[in-house]
Amino acid sequence: MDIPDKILIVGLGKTGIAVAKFLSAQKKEITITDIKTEDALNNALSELKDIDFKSTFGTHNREDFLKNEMIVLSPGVDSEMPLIKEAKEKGIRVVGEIELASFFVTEPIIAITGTNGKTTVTTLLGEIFKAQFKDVFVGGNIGNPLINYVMGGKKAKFVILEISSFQLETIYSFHPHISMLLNITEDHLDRYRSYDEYIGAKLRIFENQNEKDVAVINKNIMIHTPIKAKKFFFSIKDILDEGAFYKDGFMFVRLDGKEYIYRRDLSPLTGEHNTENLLSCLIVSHIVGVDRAVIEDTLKKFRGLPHRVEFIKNIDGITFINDSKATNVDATKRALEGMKGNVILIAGGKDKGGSYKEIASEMRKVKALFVIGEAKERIEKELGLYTKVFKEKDLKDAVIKAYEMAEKGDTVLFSPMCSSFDMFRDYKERGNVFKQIVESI
Ligand code: UMA
Repeated sequence: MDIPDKILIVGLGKTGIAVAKFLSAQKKEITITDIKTEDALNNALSELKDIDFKSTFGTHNREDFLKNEMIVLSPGVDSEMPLIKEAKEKGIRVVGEIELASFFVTEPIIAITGTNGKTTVTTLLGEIFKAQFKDVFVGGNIGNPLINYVMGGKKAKFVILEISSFQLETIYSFHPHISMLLNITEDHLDRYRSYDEYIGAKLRIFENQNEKDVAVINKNIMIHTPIKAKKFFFSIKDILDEGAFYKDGFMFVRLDGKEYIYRRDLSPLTGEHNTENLLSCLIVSHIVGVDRAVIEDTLKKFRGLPHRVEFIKNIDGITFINDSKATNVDATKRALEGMKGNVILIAGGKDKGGSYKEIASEMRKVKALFVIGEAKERIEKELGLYTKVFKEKDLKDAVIKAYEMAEKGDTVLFSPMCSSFDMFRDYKERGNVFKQIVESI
């Protein structure tokens, strides 16, 4: 695919940096814009010291958007922003990094989306595929932009990508060989005008697939959009003639008249949501022909990821769990579902507009709720009926007070239900700060 010479890059985070390096190597004339000031972008700019580009920092300039021949958006940039609409009306091509990179990828792509579980599935599937096929690229929303793979120049046997709804907003020809949709619940309502619009973005993962491709879908999701790819389902509720399902402690895969059975407790990952994650990995692995022994071995070894219901420490019989990756209400609900005994919940952060009442059914376990960040008022308003809510200045105060209140046998669960950007760089920094506070008790 030909790309024009004059290109605007919007956003100078991980994506913008990688795109700028790639386009510079392609000898393109680059302009970079970011609403952050040059000072705030110091670290990012130090990575680009060897390349030439024009820039507008601290604001977005209309001329940049209208004078270039193509615009590459970072996922965090709203593709509905007026300047982008105006550029599109003028006929300027607007793409995301995933779309741009995919022009250059001919290897089979496995793309994973869903509200929760994406990173776990992408990582676990990556481990299984690496054990079988060796050369596998794992990237996308997980933190390694696809364009880095293209730039690396090495051909992998498979490209496994975590794909967010933001990234799907700006695809046109992106064509996964296998698309996976793990689940959909309310999220990012600060970006989308409605839940339907968010669902619409997620479903675009199937948009360019044809009859030769595969779509792997959670059976519990109702999808009304036509999908051309061959569909395989996974389910923790239904028994399936073909696909992957769970029954009485075992996971079954039925495919092409064959049946493969795995013990659920092979994997140290607990909880129903993880059973779904595992089933999705099993069906894809068998479709591609991974050996059963390789799957079994990887399942046994994979202990999950940091910041996802991660055990930190037990102090005086009180268990501290870091679930900083719970950036939406459903993720916290899933964490609470897996908890036994009394929980003291610490939540809050940047409000994304979803209803906190979604966790009401689990609130009987929550003996107190400590809230922080921008969302604290709204969480108190929606959940104050169910438990005592304490508004705290910051995470440190919340952890110390939760510890003071906790009794032997209780769990202090940090599961924010919100994104981190009001107080932290990202969920990882937030989770690490939580760990440090717990360690200092
Ligand atoms: N910016 C503008 N104008 C705007 C909006 C943002 O200039 O209108 C600038 C910001 O000032 C900032 C830059 O854009 O400097 C940030 O861009 P970005 O938010 O796209 O961040 P990246 O560092 O490029 O990271 C993105 C993904 N971030 C988001 O989708 C918010 C990362 O996913 C991803 O790992 C990375 O690309 C590589 O693909 C993170 C995430 O939070 C983990 N994803 C969301 C999620 O999982 O829920 C979708």
